[in-house]
Amino acid sequence: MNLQNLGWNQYFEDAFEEYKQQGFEVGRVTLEHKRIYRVLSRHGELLAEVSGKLRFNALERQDYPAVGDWVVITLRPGEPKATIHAILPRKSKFSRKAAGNTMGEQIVATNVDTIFLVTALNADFNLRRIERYVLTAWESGANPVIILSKADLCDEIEQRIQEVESIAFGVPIHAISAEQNIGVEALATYIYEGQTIALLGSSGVGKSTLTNALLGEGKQEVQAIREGDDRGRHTTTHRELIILESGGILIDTPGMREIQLWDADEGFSHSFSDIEALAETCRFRDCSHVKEPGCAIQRAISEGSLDKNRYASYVKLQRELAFLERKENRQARLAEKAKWKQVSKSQRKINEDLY
Ligand SMILES: Nc1nc2c(ncn2[C@@H]2O[C@H](COP(=O)(O)OP(=O)(O)OP(=O)(O)O)[C@@H](O)[C@H]2O)c(=O)[nH]1
Ligand SMILES: [Mg+2]
Ligand SMILES: [Zn+2]
Repeated sequence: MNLQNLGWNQYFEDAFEEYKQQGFEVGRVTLEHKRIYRVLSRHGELLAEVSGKLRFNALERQDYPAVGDWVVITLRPGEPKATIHAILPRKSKFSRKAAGNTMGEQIVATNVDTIFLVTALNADFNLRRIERYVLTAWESGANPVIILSKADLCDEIEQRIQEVESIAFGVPIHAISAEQNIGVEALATYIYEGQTIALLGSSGVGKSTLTNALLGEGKQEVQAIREGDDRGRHTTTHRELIILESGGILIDTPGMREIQLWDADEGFSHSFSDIEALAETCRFRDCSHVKEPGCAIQRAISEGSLDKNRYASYVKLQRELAFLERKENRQARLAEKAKWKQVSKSQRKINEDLY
């Protein structure tokens, strides 16, 4: 197993240096199930668990390995098993708020170079959702590419592409049909040795079908969507990193039920930069864009140069972000507190045992 084929590069080499000198090995997480990890290394495939020390120091989800991570390991003698001691710094991280109302972060994939945001050209097509996906993708540190799948089902492909262009300026857009193998070869520009590509999108849009088309075999299970509303059946149940023989690394993921922004700032301004530029031309610096005189936002909306719904989703996102930020700070404080409680408890235990 060649590490370069798995996406290894100078960035990770530098981060690994200190561990290397101490005799550690390195591998990449390809699958996770209940805190058991499948890791690919130069010794082949290994099953791994985190060390007690890593677990003890872990404060939250992101302190544990995720699919795509490069991890520092030691091999257990005589069996294809390993212990994970550390996670090398992530080049990118695509995460979202876990479904439901908890604040748990869910890491979808790490160390991804390109994100294929897959939307089907059927009833699933939704511009607002694409816009949100693009924001989250920018923020993750990876480059988004919009894939409009099931092009064979659509008569207005050109029009759809134009609509997407209007909300995702500068993001490459590809209409494809994985089933009829149309447009798939054009994706080769993103997929080559050492590049990691994650496929994201709602259930049933054809992520696994595309994975199989790129892989040249029916590895990933595929299932028909529901008739009537075109909803998928959540066929893929876990994220998995797959090495392509032709070079390139794919991460197929389960369809997302909902996508919520995690922590936007940078990605946020990327796609709404026109609105922010406009807001800077309001007469008052602290304009709330409601009914102040000389408000550029209100003028643009009434003139029709700014779509009212788009501005509404900008406001909604801003609110969501402010809310998340407040909640996140609180969560971090609580986690820190719990940690110290645990530390002093075990310290007390040690003292008791000693005396
Ligand atoms: N017409 C048409 N159908 C397609 C195409 N690609 C996928 N499908 C069909 O769409 C259905 C769902 O495809 P999957 O690949 O399982 O979708 P998925 O995105 O992996 O779904 P989850 O694993 O549930 O997230 C299957 O019946 C596929 O055959 C396409 O290009 N054209
Ligand atoms: Mg799937
Ligand atoms: Zn204003």
